[in-house]
Amino acid sequence: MSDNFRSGFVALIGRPNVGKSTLMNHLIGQKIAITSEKPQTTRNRIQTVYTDERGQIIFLDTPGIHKAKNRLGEYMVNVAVGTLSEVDVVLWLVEPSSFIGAGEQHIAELLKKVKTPVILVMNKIDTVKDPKEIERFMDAYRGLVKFAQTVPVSALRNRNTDRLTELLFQYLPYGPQYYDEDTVTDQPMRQIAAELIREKALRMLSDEIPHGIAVTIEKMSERKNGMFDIEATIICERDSHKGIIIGKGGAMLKRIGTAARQEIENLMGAQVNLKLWVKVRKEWRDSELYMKNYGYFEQKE
Ligand SMILES: Nc1nc2c(ncn2[C@@H]2O[C@H](COP(=O)(O)OP(=O)(O)OP(=O)(O)O)[C@@H](O)[C@H]2O)c(=O)[nH]1
Ligand SMILES: [Mg+2]
Repeated sequence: MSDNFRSGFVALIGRPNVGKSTLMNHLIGQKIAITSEKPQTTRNRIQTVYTDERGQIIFLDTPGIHKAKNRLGEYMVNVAVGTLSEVDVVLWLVEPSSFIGAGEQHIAELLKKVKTPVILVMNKIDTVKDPKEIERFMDAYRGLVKFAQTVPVSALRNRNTDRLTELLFQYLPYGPQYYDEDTVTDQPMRQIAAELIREKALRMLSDEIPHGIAVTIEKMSERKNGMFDIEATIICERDSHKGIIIGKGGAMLKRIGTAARQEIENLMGAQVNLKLWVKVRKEWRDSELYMKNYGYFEQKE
């Protein structure tokens, strides 16, 4: 390790659906955080690690900051806001637009209160044809907060993301290597598996159903031949939702299970036998007890 090795924590924050998780996955080169076209996909802080000869970046992906409508929402926003003061650099992700709504204004106010350097990341620039437009959009934001840097990227198309990594190393302090260089995340496999099942449900189900879903892993064990048995429960809020999740003759549950199993197998590098159940817990998103059971509770150091 050289004397000029840099290391530290970088938070990705922003409104729901701006592409925080997609960007983090691309920056570390592996899919760890789940993503979907529906807002409020990420519910917990997801920590990942990127290491090269320049140093080590520990990324913290956070839930989108929004107006909470239930306890789960409040929890999610607390997780995101709480992360701001614990990091060396904040990446504020925004959509490419000069319209700055109440949600963005609110985040700008939060950022003014922290001393941490903030890099404005305008994501999804692949959706804008004229590069001059992007400059104009970024100018609109420059009037809001004093940014350390402003960077346009496309997480999806991996455009300008190397430049972002380069900038991050400039802003991180000299420091030790916290994790060994092979570490990509400290999320337990159980948790990643539960998230991947939730991702497939989010992507395959419509309307309000996916937002009321939680996934728990009841069992995860390895057979002698290296194969894994995983049993998981999808929790939803209504009997009618349960019917839709199971689908005609179990077709929907099978689709969710197959898609999730394939991704879990890729990640684990082992064969997986996945069994899924569906359970109803009315209004669990407003119950502290249920939220705790499903993995949504403040982790005090
Ligand atoms: N066109 C385009 N779409 C993108 C880009 N980055 C992300 N997306 C899409 O935007 C949607 C939301 O992406 P996520 O990464 O889940 O967004 P997020 O900010 O983590 O969302 P929450 O977890 O809900 O706060 C997905 O459909 C992504 O494919 C991009 O650079 N270009
Ligand atoms: Mg996310």
